[in-house]
Amino acid sequence: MSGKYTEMWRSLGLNLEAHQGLLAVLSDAYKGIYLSQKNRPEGMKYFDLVISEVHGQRIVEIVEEKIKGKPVFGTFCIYVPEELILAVDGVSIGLCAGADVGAEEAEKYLPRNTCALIKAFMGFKLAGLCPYVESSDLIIGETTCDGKKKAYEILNEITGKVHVMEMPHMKSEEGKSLWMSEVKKLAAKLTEVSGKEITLEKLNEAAAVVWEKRRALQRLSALRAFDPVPISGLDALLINQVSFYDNPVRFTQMVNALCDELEVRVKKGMGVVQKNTPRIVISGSPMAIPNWKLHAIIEGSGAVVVGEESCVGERNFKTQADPQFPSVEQGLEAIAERYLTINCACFTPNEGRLDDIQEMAQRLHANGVIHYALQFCTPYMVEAYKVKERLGKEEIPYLRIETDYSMEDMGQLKTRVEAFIEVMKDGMAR
Ligand code: BJ8
Repeated sequence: MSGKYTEMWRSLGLNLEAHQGLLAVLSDAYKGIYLSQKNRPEGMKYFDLVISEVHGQRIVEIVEEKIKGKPVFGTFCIYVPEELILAVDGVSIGLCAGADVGAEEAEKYLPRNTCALIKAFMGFKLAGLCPYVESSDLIIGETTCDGKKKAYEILNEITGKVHVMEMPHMKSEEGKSLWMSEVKKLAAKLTEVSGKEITLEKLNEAAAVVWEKRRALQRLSALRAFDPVPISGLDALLINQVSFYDNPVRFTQMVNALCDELEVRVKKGMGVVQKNTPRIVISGSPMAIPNWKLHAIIEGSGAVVVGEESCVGERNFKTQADPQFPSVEQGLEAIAERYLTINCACFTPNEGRLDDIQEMAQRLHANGVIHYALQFCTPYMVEAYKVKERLGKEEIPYLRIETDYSMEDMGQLKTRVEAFIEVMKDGMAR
């Protein structure tokens, strides 16, 4: 990224030297993993551009929005309703980080055995590397897992701008009413920060934008069911990652344009890989940008990823709320209800997630499922047992992986993934 943004980064308080180093590493990784792929759809050029400008032009746009009086809201979880942020003319940005950055700084506050995602969001902030955190007027946390919940206390001490939503951990009547009141509290907080009331017109408008965005992502997911698959798992993952940063209306247009192209590919029988390439669904902890590690290993080993049962994937767009509400009150209720349809391992019991994984494996014609948990992510590590049990009953091949953001275990993971692909191939030959 060129020096034309240096002044902007300086004014946001970034550590310029370390930031430059980070961008260089990212750009090399992107070239090696993404730009080296063969037979990519033309429509991916837009997403390549977004990534090349993720700390540049997109931040310029956000700064311009702020000048026009639009506040920026940073989030860490897909339970935070984007509709409400858009209804107060806010900019919604996902702040989760997927790189092993600032760990030394983060470990001054957090135990070493903290999940990489938490360490990374603290590390990015402490090392002065994230223009999104610095641009945020309010950071919205949530009491999902214990690690995040406690880290937000520290993040609030450092930034003084964290609002935490209390999450129920059961989808009981009491859980639902707690959640409803938390959604209303968030709406009030957003109004306080933005100075804008949530009107019915604004809420319906915002809900329609989010609805269209989810519909475009659903369309992309449906296209991955074809054999040969018209888009790589790496590219689909990237699009899902970009969905947390980009302008939602432009993003939707670009995903729909890409889907038009993929539909033509499907009609012509064109794929990114040959027909009958082993197909894998990944399920588990979210893969925040630039965590492309597991997809790169799988697709570099002769298989293709056809779906992600993940927050950076299907969990984020699987369900919808009808976007035309009769009143603000009913709108808030419908939105709260829709968000509680998300099946995160922080909930108990969480049978819905097992159904989701099974349904995805069947719909996307997967030959196997890889369960992916970040090390020390207790909810997903423990729930892996249930996933194994369910997939075993359905005779769907399953592999369990626990890893972090480092590259040290790449060789070992590759060996395990290759062996798993051989098992899937045996099953396909039968
Ligand atoms: S809805 S998965 S985004 S909570 S990886 S920090 S769970 S220890 S991110 Fe999540 Fe919302 Fe659930 Fe999705 Fe904790 Fe696990 Fe770390 Fe995690």
